[in-house]
Amino acid sequence: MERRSFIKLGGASLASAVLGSGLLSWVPRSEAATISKTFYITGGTITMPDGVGVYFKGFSNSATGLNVPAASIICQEGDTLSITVVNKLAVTHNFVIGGLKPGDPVLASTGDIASGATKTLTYTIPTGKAGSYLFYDNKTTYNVFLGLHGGLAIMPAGKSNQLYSGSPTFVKQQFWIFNDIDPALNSAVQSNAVVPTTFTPRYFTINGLTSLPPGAAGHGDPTRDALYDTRTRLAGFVGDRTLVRMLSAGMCSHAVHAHANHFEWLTDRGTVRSSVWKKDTLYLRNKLGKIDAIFPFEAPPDAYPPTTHGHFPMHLHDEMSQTAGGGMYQFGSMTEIEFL
Ligand SMILES: [Cu+2]
Repeated sequence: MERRSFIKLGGASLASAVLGSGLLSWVPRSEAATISKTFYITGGTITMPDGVGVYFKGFSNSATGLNVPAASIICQEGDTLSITVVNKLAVTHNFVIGGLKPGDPVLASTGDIASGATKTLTYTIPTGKAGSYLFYDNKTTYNVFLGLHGGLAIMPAGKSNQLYSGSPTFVKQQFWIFNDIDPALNSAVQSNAVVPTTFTPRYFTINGLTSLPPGAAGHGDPTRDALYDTRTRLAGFVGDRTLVRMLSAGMCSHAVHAHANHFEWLTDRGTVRSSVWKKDTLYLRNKLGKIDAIFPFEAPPDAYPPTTHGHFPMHLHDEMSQTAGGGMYQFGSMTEIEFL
């Protein structure tokens, strides 16, 4: 299929949740700062792309809202994070910042936050911790994919355009946070029932949204359609090299496939790769997997006739993730790449 027609078929999705801001914006400082943020642990129902309401929990911006994922945080080495978490729900939760590499202890934790309680985590980021992190709730194994997660970007001190000191450089940066949703599990949590030991995902999201194909309710709405969500879609002129910090909150591994350009693959699970491979498909592992890669925004090398403009898809090459509700094709985890 010709690429433009492919993307036009693609699409669509869910969510009434409040979205965070757009691209991560960053200006380095010569002095450390304190980054303060308050999250409210809340719950609520989000309408999925097939119209089904599913219960989620989130680290939200207000006591009455619901943000899935949480608003992202960006800071630099040497900064102090001061994160206050207010638990508005009836059960105990927590807030942890994951380690850089698998097996690392978490960087910081609030410890238990009882129902109705508030805790503040204070953490000064040491040198050497630059990278991409998921913050989440690890009080249970499933709270993370119930929606209690968000992205933390730690920049190398004094750098505006490197992932780690000496990395290939970029012009822009953003998160892609992937999640897989089994509504039966979410429903069991909501009703205090026994949580199933099986996991059958029926929705696959990127930054909390799915694509919505033309004709679907919400198609083209940037608050509902991952193809148009400015936090999610890649948009740039030739040369606008974009770092994508990919985090997996879910139970499924994914094959992240970009059209138009190959990614420059910088890290896998927090480990800097010994050489930068150019790949069109990247393996994002489940259960807190992560990858950092740069989409180089080079003129698409295999486009004919030659072009520096156009629309291309980023989708996942594991088929189930391109569906919702057990079969609705192109209501899954997908976004757009636009050469402006
Ligand atoms: Cu593809």
